[in-house]
Amino acid sequence: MAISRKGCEGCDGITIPSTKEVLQQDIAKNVITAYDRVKMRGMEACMFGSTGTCCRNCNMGPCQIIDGVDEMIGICGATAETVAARNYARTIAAGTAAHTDHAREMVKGFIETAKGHGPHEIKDVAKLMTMAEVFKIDTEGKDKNQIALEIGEKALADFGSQDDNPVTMLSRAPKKRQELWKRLGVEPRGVDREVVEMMHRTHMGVDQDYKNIMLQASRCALGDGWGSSMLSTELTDIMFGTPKPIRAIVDLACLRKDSVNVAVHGHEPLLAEALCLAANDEEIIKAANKVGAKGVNLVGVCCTGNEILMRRGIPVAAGFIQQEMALATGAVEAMVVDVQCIMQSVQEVADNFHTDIITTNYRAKIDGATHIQFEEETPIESAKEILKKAIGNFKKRGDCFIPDETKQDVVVGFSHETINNMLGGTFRSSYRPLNDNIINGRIRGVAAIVGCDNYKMPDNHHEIIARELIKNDVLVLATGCAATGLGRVGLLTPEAASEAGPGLREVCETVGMPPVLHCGSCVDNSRLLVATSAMVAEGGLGDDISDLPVVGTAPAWMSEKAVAIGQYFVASGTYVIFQNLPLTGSKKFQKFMFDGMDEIYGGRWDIEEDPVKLAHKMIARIDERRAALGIDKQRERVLFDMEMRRDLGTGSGLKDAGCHGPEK
Ligand code: NFS
Ligand code: SF4
Repeated sequence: MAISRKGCEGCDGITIPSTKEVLQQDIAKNVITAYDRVKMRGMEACMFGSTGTCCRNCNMGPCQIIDGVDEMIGICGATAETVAARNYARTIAAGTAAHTDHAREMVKGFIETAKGHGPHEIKDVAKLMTMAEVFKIDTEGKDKNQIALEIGEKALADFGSQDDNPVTMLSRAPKKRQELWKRLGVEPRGVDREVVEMMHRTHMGVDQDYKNIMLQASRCALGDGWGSSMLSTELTDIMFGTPKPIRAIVDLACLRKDSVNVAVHGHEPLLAEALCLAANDEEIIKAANKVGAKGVNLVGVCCTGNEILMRRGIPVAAGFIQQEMALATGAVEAMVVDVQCIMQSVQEVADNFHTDIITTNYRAKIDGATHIQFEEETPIESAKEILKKAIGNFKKRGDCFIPDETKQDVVVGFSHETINNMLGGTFRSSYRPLNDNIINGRIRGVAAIVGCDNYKMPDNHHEIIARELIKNDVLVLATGCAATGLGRVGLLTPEAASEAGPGLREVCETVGMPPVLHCGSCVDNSRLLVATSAMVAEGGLGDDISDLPVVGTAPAWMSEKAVAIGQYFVASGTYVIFQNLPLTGSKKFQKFMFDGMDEIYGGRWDIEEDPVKLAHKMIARIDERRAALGIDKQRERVLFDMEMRRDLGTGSGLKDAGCHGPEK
């Protein structure tokens, strides 16, 4: 492939200033990015694939199905709704598998830590005790490592459980929701089993009733949310610390001219944490000094970035769509990757520079990259080996360009516990103030903006949606690459509250919090499940998640994980809207995923391409829920009576709860 960029040829449609700036540089003129590949392909995506009606589950096909045309069903007789449901379900199974394999590694790391092996320790004892309760472990007379070991072993057994008991964490959901799942027969058992059963049932000639297929898909997705993802989040918090508000920076400007830049990209925090520890090791600092660098500057990419951003204030250089741009600066000595969301093209971009792509997980190798296996038994030694390789590259660095004007401050680290403390105060931490502010109407509702960014869509849609929501008094919770994107445009700062509607603004300013709260990586969407359950338990907003004025979107989704996440939110009772979904090729299936799901779960899927309209559909659902709860009138009153102020828990929130972190 030969492409030579002149200025910012090919940049139209890109709104991210740092991306544009990098691509305009001479050093990037031979770099081909996904933006270029979208153009070079010169063809639209296949209609059958995009709408869910291409089946290649057996070798009589592939069969492209046209809904309503008798001659265009599958050779086996499969209809559009069966094929669309099977494809959708397989996407969910793949997403669940990704989260589950990640979670398993975290649990294994947790067990090693409990045994006293390796550099990590049990940091969050309060959360350890909460988990002990969830896993019904008697803590009497046991030390923290013993308790952790018992939790870890039970958690590990959960994945492969062969009995019909539901995954342990499901007990954290509201009672009413648990009863509904039981009645429907969708309580997830061992998650490995749910993925296997999903693959089996979508094999040629097995489950051919789209509604029945989606029951198993819901069970599988619930196993992801309330099983794998939640396990990963909670045990990671216990080991590495539950995030607290912390100041940091995002965007490419966090790369440093004077240091060895190491980008850590992927998803599993075990590797990233080890790299953080090793980067501060004297031996490594000395080695960096020896080649003329100040030290090792670790920066994050994708969800690994979010994990260390939340817990350590390590900057995030790039979300998914900027991974190639981080390399195109020419300033990165090594990109260290583990699993998920790593584009194969990073190797090709790196070939233009002195940069090494270092794969670290046997599951995920890239042709042309250097593989250094990350040994979990000796994490620091592995991390040092990786960093030494990067340090060895520093002197080979040629021209580079770091767009230093684009640095963006953020405040991140809003775990479920932080939100609790922040609004309720550390001494009376509870969701009462959040519920009260929803009931009195200052906060109209809560919207999660999660998931990926995607070259197919303009890159400012997260921003448009978020601004529209906060303007209308909707508190936004963000995770994943969406959160990084919202950080890049300045919405993760307390100052952004000035853009919020009067009610939300008053709450944010009183507490000193941003109107968009960064809640972590994609597995951390499980924090939102815990938060919604806590809101239900707090009272005043109904008795199930489906009663809450809470909605979610992953507008620019790319990964299969996003669909699994969407489905566990829908099956947990939430309205979920994406900009597109592969289900429009079957009218019946689409109707079922929209209205049918709503009837069963009180949560549904929806689609809207236009970002402003999408935000308004979310607001409409919030208002519907408010009306059903009978709290719509309060909101009208609070908006007309701005003098009406009440104690919002002042003096207990973010301002003095420790908004700490490295000075910029
Ligand atoms: Ni989530 Fe995170 Fe980003 Fe999408 Fe990929 S990094 S796990 S899948 S692209 S948000
Ligand atoms: Fe075609 Fe049926 Fe085979 Fe799918 S399973 S490829 S629809 S014959």
